[in-house]
Amino acid sequence: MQSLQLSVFLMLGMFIIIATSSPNPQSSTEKDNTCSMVACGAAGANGLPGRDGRDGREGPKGEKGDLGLQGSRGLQGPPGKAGPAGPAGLKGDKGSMGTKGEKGSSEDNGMQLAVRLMNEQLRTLQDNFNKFKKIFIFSIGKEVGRKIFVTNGLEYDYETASRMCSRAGGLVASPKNADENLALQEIVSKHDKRSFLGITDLHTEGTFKYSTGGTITYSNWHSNEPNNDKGNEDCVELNTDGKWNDTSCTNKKLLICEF
Ligand code: MAN
Ligand code: CA
Repeated sequence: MQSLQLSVFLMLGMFIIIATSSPNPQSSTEKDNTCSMVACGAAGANGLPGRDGRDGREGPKGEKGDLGLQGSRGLQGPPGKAGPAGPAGLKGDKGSMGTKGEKGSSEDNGMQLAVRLMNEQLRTLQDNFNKFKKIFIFSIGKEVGRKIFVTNGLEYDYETASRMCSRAGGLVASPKNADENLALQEIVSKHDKRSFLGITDLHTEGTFKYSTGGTITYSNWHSNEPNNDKGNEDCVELNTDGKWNDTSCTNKKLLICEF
């Protein structure tokens, strides 16, 4: 009997220790019940564990955390705007020859044929012209440089001679150098007739000028000429020896024009 009381006493003591030291926040009603059980009756068996307590209120905001680790590299962005033009580079080497082009159209072939025909006609025309020129110069003219002297073999006074040459698109022959003078000499020698030159001092006595104006730059006067014999010699004749003499413009001389 004493051991039973001792056991009960020990159990009661342990229950009290457990009940007062338990972290389980039981309600005051349950404590009261337990106390009343202790106070009012024999100790029962241990009850089941109580339910979980409710979540408490949200706590205050924590302190700002430390800087995190560097993130991984991002994706490549879109291309930027084009930059300003750079300075001109050095000229490159000549490229290699291209491949042969395609065969031309029938239109091209027609054009090539027309050009070839025209070239052939032009060559024929030039050949005929050169032949005609040789015959022309052999019979009535002389070619010196870019100038051609031509006679019709007839004689006229100076005024008529000047008009005839002008109408034909030329001028009365005026030698500007020894070569031209020699060519004219050959014509007058051939026809054995003195010719007029396109040179006079009609404007100013003693000053011989070309019919186109301008004082002469070349002359081949005979000795003691020009002498203005009888005060009536304003034109110039070319003798068969190639020498010049001033003579009357109303005389009739071989017509030689230059073109
Ligand atoms: C001589 C010279 C010339 C003159 C002629 C005129 O030959 O006096 O100067 O022009 O006569 O006929
Ligand atoms: Ca004279």
